[in-house]
Amino acid sequence: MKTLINESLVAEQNQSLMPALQEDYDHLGAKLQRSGIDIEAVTQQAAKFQVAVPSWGTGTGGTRFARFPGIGEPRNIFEKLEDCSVINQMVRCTEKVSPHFPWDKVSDFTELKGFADDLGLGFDAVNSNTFQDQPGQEHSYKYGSLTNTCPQTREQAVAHNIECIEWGKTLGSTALTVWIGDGSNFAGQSHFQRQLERYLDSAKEVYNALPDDWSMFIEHKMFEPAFYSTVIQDWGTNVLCAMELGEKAKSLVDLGHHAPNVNIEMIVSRLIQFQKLAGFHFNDSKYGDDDLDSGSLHPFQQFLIFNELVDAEHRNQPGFNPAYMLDQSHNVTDPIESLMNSAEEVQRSYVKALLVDRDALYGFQDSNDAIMAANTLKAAFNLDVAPILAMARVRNGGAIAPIATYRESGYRAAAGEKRPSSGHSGSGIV
Ligand code: PSV
Ligand code: MN
Ligand code: MN
Repeated sequence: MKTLINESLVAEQNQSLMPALQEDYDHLGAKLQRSGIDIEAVTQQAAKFQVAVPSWGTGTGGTRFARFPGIGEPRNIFEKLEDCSVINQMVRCTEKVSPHFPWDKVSDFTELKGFADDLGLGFDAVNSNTFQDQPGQEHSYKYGSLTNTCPQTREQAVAHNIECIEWGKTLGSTALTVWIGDGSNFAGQSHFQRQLERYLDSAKEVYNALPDDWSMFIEHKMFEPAFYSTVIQDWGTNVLCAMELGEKAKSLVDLGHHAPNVNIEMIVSRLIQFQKLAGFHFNDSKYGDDDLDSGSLHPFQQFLIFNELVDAEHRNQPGFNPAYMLDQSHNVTDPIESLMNSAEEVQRSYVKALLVDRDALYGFQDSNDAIMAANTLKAAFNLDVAPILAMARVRNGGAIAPIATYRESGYRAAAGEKRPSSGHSGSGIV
């Protein structure tokens, strides 16, 4: 496997950090032992954890107001994969990339697959894009895509989703994520029921093109780009559509796509219960679909979501196999650093959730001991599991201190030399 950061640099950095890590790890191990937890078992589970990186996250994101290009931004999907491989080399929990078409322009998918293989990367869900017009496109999505009142426009959107499935097959992907921006900006602009009927008709055509072992991930979002109504606006409409389409259709939860203060972990529980949880787009937000780094603002919420996920794992919940992906892109950091941090934050929530004393929690729930139930969760959340995460990384060949090692490598400056400033390489207003 080809690595883009010198392995001896990683080894050198790890060597100097190892004595302190070992001391912290042993200390945490002894502490966990007092609660009957074997730290080694937890580290092994942490080492198996994976979250996919969005190809579009490696470029500097923008808002509708401005975009400030970064140094050495990837100019194409090959360079995006290079950056993803650096992320994975440092954190070793991001082996898969979720591509977005046609942002990722590809002429030869077999070549792309080979390129990814060489870097030790695979592909997660493929994303279609019918929320923007592309140059030369025959029918505009200005008034919607899969739900457009014009049948030819709907057909065009269906055909794009089907071509994404075809491309994904070559890449070894097994899921299509469909997010549409369709909606309306004025009361009365669209007939709610007819619009959703058109969605279902179109989505059925896409669904019917799925190979047997594929899933269709439906992604809801409350608003934006439509500001009065959105067709797939919440998990309710999402799951109704997934139920209508069939077993292969499931609901994807993007953390930034809900009304403020919505209890997302409870939505997750409901979707798990009815075997309709597709997976996640992890990110964080303060106001809306901010696409900020995962766990940067609401780590407790992220932990509570993982508490539901680990609980489902613990109970061997049938049909439980969620896909974990990041979905973030913004303006102010080096995207490689942000994505490494986010991957670690998501993994941190997972590990903390593993440390919840589940039997005690069930007992407190059954005896209505609210304070002890809450304290049981907090006890796990308040643990500093950084030594477990670092140890899991080292054992997988990653860096104890991903950002420090990455900075030391000079990768970004070298990319700046190789990749003179590009125009627009990723997401725009979404
Ligand atoms: C829409 O806001 C979304 O969350 C969808 O997942 C898109 O594919 C992605 O953002 C694009 O940035
Ligand atoms: Mn998303
Ligand atoms: Mn979003």
